[in-house]
Amino acid sequence: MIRIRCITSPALPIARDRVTQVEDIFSENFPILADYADRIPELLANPFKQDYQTTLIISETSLGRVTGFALLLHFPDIHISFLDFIAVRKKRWGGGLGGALYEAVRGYCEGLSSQGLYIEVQPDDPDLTKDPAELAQSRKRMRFYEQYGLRPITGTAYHTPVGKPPTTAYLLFDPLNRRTILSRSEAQNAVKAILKHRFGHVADEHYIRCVIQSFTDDPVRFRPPRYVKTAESVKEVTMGHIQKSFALVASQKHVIHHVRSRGYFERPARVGALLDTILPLGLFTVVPAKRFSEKVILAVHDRHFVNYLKTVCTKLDTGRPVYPDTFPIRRPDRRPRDLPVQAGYYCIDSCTPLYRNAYFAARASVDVAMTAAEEILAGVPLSYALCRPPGHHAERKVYGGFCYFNNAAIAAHQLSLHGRTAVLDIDFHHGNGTQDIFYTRPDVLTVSVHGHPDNAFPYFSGFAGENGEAAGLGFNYNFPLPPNTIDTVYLKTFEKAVVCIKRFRPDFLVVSVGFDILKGDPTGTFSLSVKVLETIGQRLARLNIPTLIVQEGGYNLRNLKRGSVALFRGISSVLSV
Ligand code: Q9C
Ligand code: ZN
Repeated sequence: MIRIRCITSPALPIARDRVTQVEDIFSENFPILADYADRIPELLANPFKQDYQTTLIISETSLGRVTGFALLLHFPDIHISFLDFIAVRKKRWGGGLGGALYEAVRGYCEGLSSQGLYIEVQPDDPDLTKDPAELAQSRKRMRFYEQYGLRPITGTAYHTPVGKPPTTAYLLFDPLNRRTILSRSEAQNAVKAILKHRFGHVADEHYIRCVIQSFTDDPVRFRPPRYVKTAESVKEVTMGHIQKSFALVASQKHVIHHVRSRGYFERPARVGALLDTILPLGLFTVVPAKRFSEKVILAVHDRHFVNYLKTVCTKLDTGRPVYPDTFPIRRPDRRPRDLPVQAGYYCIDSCTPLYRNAYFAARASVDVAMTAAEEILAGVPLSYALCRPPGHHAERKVYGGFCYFNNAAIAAHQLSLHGRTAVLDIDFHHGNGTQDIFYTRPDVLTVSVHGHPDNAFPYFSGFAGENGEAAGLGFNYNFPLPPNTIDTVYLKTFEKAVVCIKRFRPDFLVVSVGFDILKGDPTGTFSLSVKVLETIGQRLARLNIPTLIVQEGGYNLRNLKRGSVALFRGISSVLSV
């Protein structure tokens, strides 16, 4: 996967690495200008020293291999931009990467309220470009830009050779989404700034004045199309998106779900604790949760079950919870008639009360997971769904374990419509819900590492022998671990889970994360240190798969804080932002 982003701060060690790679691509594409590349760090370091700002926009794989770059100058005083260089690695020529970079540049200029983007291209005429190889190259470039509706400005002396050795270029103009024509004075101001930057050190004032004065047409004229003559072959010009960071989705709506029972661990403060510590890491772009239709829930949950939660919750008086009373487990065909009594039909335990707001909070939590999943589909390498209430204990037609709708499974199902999807569950408790939902499906792999069900909730599932059923046989793996499990033992087992994931070769990875694996959690019994989460983060990032992290459990606020920081530190040490 390729993402496009800006290198803004050259001081970061990561920026140094990326700039070195850009210099590589630079000398591969522009061997005669190789020494110009050496100036890039200096240009970036002093963005305001000149009368323009320099931005380096790069495309890279999620492992940080730079595949292309654009060096953009923006002149804030005259509101125009100049695309100084754009190039992709030779191996990637013709793969559409140039287009993606160019569109990202346009989007970036638009963000700066730029009134136009200027580009120089080596002339595609044999009397100005003598070398046949160079001529072929410039024809290719000109065709590329013509597809975007760009053509050289004609009737000027802009192409007059200058410098030692003399170079020549045509000037192209991209109006960005403005539908206006280019006036003579606008063009002259731009040309003055561009030439001063480009040739200030080799060309005299006289040369620059001559070129500017050669602009006589008002408005400026453009050469007729040479390569792209039919309307159909003109590209729909879009504004590309520049990837700035990981996505984080959270919703304020979770606070309505406040279970007022003494000692109820799953409380609103959990979300605040997580946000307080991970936002200052500077790794995330916060994405507001979108509203999703009930359809995404019905894709993994039973309709009667969904209707039950909705109906019973909306009928409840505020403040009066419904706890299951009787569990008709021996007659699963017999659903009790009375709505509150039905709680025992749909719920697995006595720790997941229904309040009026439980349904609305559960819906909001689904929206968080779905929004984060859409970020993954939009090309973000890592997206974090800060869900509350959690979801992984919710089965197709059952709720429990503080969970109502299975956020991770709902998101995983949507991702599975676009590619092979694996769910890795590392909450302390076995993700019985996720296992149940995908148990017969071979297209979604489910793998879970958790406290052994002999000793831990949910007690009835999570055993090693549960490997899927029917077409899903061989697509579910459980790795139960004993109480007091320590780091080394845990990580060895975690590695086995990772092997399962790798073997499946997923396109998307969903990770159900619970910080209740850490020592001191009131619902867990492992003896793991925070360091384990850093290793987990590194290990996940090294898989190099677009990853959706879904928040499940973890009830010790200090562990939530320290654990989440460790996890994202680990991830970002491999997958740079
Ligand atoms: N009365 C999650 O971490 N405790 N859920 C069982 C029964 C349930 C944990 C108590 C722990 C559920 C998402
Ligand atoms: Zn848990």
